[in-house]
Amino acid sequence: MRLTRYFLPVLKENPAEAQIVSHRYMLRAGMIKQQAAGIYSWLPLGYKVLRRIEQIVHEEQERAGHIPLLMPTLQPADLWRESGRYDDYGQEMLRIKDRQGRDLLYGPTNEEMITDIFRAHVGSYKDLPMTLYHIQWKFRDEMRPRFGVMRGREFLMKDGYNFDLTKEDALHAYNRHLVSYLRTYERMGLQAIPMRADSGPIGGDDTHEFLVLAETGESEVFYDSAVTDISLGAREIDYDDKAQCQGVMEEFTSLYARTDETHDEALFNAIPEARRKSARGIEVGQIFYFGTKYSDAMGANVMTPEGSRVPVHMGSHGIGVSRLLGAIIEASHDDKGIIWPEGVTPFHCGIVNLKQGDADTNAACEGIYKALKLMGLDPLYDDRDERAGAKFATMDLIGLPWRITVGPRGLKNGVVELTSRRTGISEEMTAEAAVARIGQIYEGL
Ligand code: P5A
Repeated sequence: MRLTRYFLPVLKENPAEAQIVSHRYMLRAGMIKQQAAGIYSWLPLGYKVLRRIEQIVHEEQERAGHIPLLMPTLQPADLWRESGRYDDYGQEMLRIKDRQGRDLLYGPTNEEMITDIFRAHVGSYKDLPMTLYHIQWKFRDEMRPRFGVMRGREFLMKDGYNFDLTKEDALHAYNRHLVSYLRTYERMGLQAIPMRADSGPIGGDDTHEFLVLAETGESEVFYDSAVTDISLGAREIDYDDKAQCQGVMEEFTSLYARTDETHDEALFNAIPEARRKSARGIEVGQIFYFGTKYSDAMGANVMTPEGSRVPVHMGSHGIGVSRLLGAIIEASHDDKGIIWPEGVTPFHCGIVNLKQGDADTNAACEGIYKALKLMGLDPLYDDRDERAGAKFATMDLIGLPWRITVGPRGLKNGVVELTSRRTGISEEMTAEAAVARIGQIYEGL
């Protein structure tokens, strides 16, 4: 993309309404525009990152054997009357009437609707296990929408639902989700720690939230610092291997890590003092096992091998897709702007032409731009007629992890400059070498 043809409405001033850094940078970098409290338009740069995050979520869900589908945002109230949650959900639920006077609602989550789909089409243990998921907009009429996309009213969630014959199988689905979520967050450059939590209006006893530690996080958390030393890394996971998934789950959840809702002072005090930590965290996901709560209420049964009919065991699993943009920025920025991890960056590399209009720098930039495109990469070429300082400021603000700077002086010596946004370190090399290096960095990502 050439910047002169793009729509990147960056703001020079800090927006007064933004209290935390991610909100401030998302507004300043022209990623989002507020349309009403907690409701945002996704401008091109923000939309690009949102899609990159969705793509990672899809890839990791499908790797775990989960099946994508798409349910609507509007739901009939009658489904929620069957589960009893229509009245329980309270004012967070946006209730709507259509022209026939029928009650609808803008879905805050989809347990009822997926159970309805399942009961209409599945009747035998032979079809199990099954996990269906979608990435869809949700609406929760939060009392205090704030911090931009962090606590929105309309927000994008990945929500998945497992259907299993037995509790044991459903607990495997729980573990499988836990492992696949760890991999998902790590691909986005995040450490998200599973913490024992409270199940709230979703229900059930088994639940973990995934928290990214950040001072601006809304949750208060207590943990053994040893938990921050473990990562999934590149290990091979066989998602059908129950023992392996359970092993990873135990590895990540046996050290003390809880949100304030389930915090236990006595257990916490048993941790060696130097490892006892309390901090703030951003909840980027949550997984639940709730047994037959919805299948009982809504008649989602399957035939067992022995010929009797039993309600299926279920769980649900959510990732805050739009919230993740905020969480990633909170975890990765400096005083100049965002620093995108390579896995989610909106453009792979920026190209800055220090002397726009000069035949040599123009030709060199065009060459680099085309070479990167040929490798299947997505560069952003700042081809504006602007001062170098302004171009650097924009690149730093929007946070592309790599920048190639092309100026007349360097070209005379046959070099351009490759700069890492994260370290600030620049290296001189030929244009070909810079392109090759960018290619290597993104290989396999
Ligand atoms: C699990 C999937 C559920 O709703 N039902 C389907 C279960 N869980 S949850 O924890 O309530 O939400 C899942 C994730 O969605 C994000 N989230 C939000 N993001 C932005 N703004 C909000 N107002 C908001 N509310 C929830 C969180 O990341 C949460 O973990």
